[in-house]
Parts: sequence; structure tokens; C-alpha cells
Amino acid sequence: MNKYIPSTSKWVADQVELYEASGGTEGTTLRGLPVILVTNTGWKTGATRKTPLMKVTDGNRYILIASQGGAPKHPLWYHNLKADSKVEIRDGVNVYPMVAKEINNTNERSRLWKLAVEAFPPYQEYQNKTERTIPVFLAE
Ligand code: F42
Repeated sequence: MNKYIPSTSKWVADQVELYEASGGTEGTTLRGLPVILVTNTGWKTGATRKTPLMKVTDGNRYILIASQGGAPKHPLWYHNLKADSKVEIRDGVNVYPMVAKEINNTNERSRLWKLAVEAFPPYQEYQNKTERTIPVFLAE
């Protein structure tokens, strides 16, 4: 695997470290709700990147929401996943190799978005405060 470069955001890097060092038994929540870890490749650096996201599922698939708290721009990991869809998803103690595709079909996107807001209601506030349409990925 390529060199791992931690997030420049300290609270994010700290959560990744705790999550992985504990084998997926600690650091697995945000605001009391479950978090997954997505390992992906940086499209410019080729480095290994690790991104904690809220856990949202559709059966045995994972829904990834590029909300970044409703910021005006997509998070950088959005571009990484568009360039290379291969990811590894850690959900607690379980790790799965998966492929993450952005869902642009309107009906399918709104179905998945609804599941996301049910799992983590703040996603709707994030969408309300930004002009961009928050991207939705499905990993399977
Ligand atoms: N973010 C979400 O968007 N959705 C969530 O559901 C979510 C949940 C969540 C739960 C816990 C937690 O700790 C964090 C959570 N976050 C969530 C925040 C998420 O983990 C990311 O930190 C956030 O979305 C911002 O993503 P980012 O990729 O912009 O990360 C920044 C802070 C970062 O780490 N940047 C690095 C840097 O050096 O600036 C990496 C940059 C990178 O990927 N570089 C690419 C490369 O090639 O290596 C090039 C990218 C380019 O286009 O330039």
C-alpha cells in the first residue's frame, strides 16, 4: 500500500488513529451515531487517505455523503473517489474492499439521500445551507 498521509484536520486524523489502533472498537461514533472509515487513494499524490464518514447503509452497501458540514465546495475525497473508485471500508471490526460510485440518477439519489438523512439528520441542514447539491456515493 502507498504511504498513508493523515488528514490535515486534527480531530479527523485523531479519530482515524483511535478507530484503527483499537481495531474498530473505539472512536467509532460522532454525536453518538456510528462512523465508518473509508480508505482511498489521493488522485494527485497517490497517497493512501483515510476519511471517517457517518455510517449509512442500504442493505449490505454503504452510502457515502460528501457533505463536509455544508461547506461551499466538495471535500477533496470526492475528487479522489471520482478518480479511483476502489475503497476499503472499515465498519467497526469489519473491513471490506468495495467500489464507490457517485449516484446521479435522480430517483436513486433521492432514495439514498432519504436513508442518509434518517441515519444522520444534520445532513439535511448541511444541504439547506449550501448551493451545491451534496454528492451521494454508493459503495458495494
Ligand atoms: N465528512 C463528510 O463529508 N461526510 C460525513 O458523513 C462525515 C462524517 C465524519 C465523521 C467523523 C469525522 O471525524 C469526520 C467526518 N467527516 C465527514 C469529515 C471527513 O472525514 C473529511 O475530513 C471532510 O469531508 C473533508 O474532506 P477532505 O478530503 O477535504 O479532507 C481534508 C481535511 C483533508 O484531509 N485534506 C488533506 C489535505 O492535505 O488537505 C487531504 C487532501 C487530499 O485528499 N489530497 C488529494 C491527494 O492526491 O492526496 C488531492 C485532492 C485534490 O483534489 O487536490
